[in-house]
Amino acid sequence: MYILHDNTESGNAYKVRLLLAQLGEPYRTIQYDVTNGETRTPEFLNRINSNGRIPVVEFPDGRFLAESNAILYYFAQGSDFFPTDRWDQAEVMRWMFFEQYSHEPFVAVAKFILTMLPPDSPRRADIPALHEKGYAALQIMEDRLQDHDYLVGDKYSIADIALFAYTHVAEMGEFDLSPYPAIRTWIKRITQTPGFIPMYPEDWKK
Ligand SMILES: N[C@@H](CCC(=O)N[C@@H](CS)C(=O)NCC(=O)O)C(=O)O
Repeated sequence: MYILHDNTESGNAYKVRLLLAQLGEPYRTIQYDVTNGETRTPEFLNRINSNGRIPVVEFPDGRFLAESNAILYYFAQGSDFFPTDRWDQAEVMRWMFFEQYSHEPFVAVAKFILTMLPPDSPRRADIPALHEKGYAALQIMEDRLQDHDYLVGDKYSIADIALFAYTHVAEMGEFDLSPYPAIRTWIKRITQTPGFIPMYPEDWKK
């Protein structure tokens, strides 16, 4: 069975949990506290991920795959969650690279600072700049979703999973999603896809 090196607060790890659930792929998890260096131990760095971060999938043959979007790509190939058309495949990659460079570093980091660090953390000073850049990314998504149901083609794909993870909890980073009606409709649409699982099962209201 696959082992997901995981943290329940991590949107990057949730991407993997969501795809594996929707694929019906069984796995078990090992949890890490990402606020106290549990992914930075010599054992973790030497054996699991030299970059000191989760998510990482451990394969039954003993190999390890890190980076959430690489993991999504690995599992989605040949499934309904990855297009067959070459152009659409490249578009999926385009949105996943966008997520990692223009969205996650701002939307996810604001959530991390506001929900996982102490209220007197000096990193709170970063919030206005994170909001400015995060809102720019949200506007790019809003523009696409105003006249499309999904990010690529007309089908739900790992591009949607990659961007759903932190967008749907952006309010935890004090982003206001009310000016983004197309994003809010897209979030609702994704929660209705077959096999959907919430990031926070305990808060989930259908
Ligand atoms: N680009 C990586 C980012 C992974 C990442 O930032 N993981 C965080 C949790 S969301 C982590 O493990 N932080 C612990 C640390 O940096 O020590 C991905 O998409 O998987």
